[in-house]
Amino acid sequence: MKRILLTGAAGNLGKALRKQLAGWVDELRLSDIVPIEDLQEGESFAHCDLSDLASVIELAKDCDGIIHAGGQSIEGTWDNILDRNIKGTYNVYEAARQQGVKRVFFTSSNHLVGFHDRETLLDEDSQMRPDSLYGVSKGFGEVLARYYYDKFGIESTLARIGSCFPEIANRRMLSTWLSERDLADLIKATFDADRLGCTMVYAVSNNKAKWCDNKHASFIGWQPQDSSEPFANQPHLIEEGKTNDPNDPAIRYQGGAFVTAGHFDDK
Ligand code: NAI
Ligand code: 15L
Repeated sequence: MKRILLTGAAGNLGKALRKQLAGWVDELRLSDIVPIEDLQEGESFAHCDLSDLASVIELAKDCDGIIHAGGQSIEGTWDNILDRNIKGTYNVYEAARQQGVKRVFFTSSNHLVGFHDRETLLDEDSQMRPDSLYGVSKGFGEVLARYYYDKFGIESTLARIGSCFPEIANRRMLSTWLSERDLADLIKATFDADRLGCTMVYAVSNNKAKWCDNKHASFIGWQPQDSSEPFANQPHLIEEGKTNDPNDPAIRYQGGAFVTAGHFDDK
């Protein structure tokens, strides 16, 4: 019996993953604070607020792995970030430890490194340069995952996801785009690998204009099959290219609009 827990199952990625991962494991245990009623074969649902440790420990019972995609997915107030991402991610790792779950797929984000210029090719040694409190919370999650690996042997993929959406909404996404299929393949590779360690992966498709290099993680065997290139000639992207100011921080930095959005706790 293979049972994988998916947090954030009612969200964008959760919905996409339910389709992409259908039939992949015996049971996909879906969880969110938002109810899910259209359960498919092989799925179960458990309501859980990730900020409540006791509930998350119960949620992780008898699971073989966790895909942690629940929480605050954009910049927000400190209180939101604290409850959903800092406490939420701690609770997931602590539940994994207490329930003997050995592997976690952590949805980190490009916004952990969003203040790197677009001319920079990121690799495993690139500094964390978060562009938001949201990005900072992903740094907390990655460091926490490393602690749980070194001390308790819980293995993780730290997936610095670019932009995982069905459509390419802007020119930045030509570099940051991740197809739903490539995301699902990375998750499968995570749980199939004989050894995983605690490995950061830049989770973007095989796009032409690259801002990151995953050589260090090639042992996982993940080879993204999709590319944003076939979408590059869409009129709205060509139009955007004519008006973009290269000195605009949202164009200069990899994090795009996140580098200027917020800080929402200002009074
Ligand atoms: P989303 O906002 O659509 O989904 C997040 C889900 O988490 C929602 O269904 C929400 O109800 C749930 N949630 C929020 N607070 C909760 C709590 N306290 N307890 C339980 N559930 C809670 O976000 P999306 O796009 O699906 O992203 C999923 C994960 O992937 C997030 O961690 C996000 O930071 C990360 N990510 C997503 C990217 C993307 O392109 N979609 C890019 C980079 C990272
Ligand atoms: C993220 O981390 C967000 O969760 C997602 O909503 C997008 O904003 C994405 O990054 C992006 O950078 O496009």
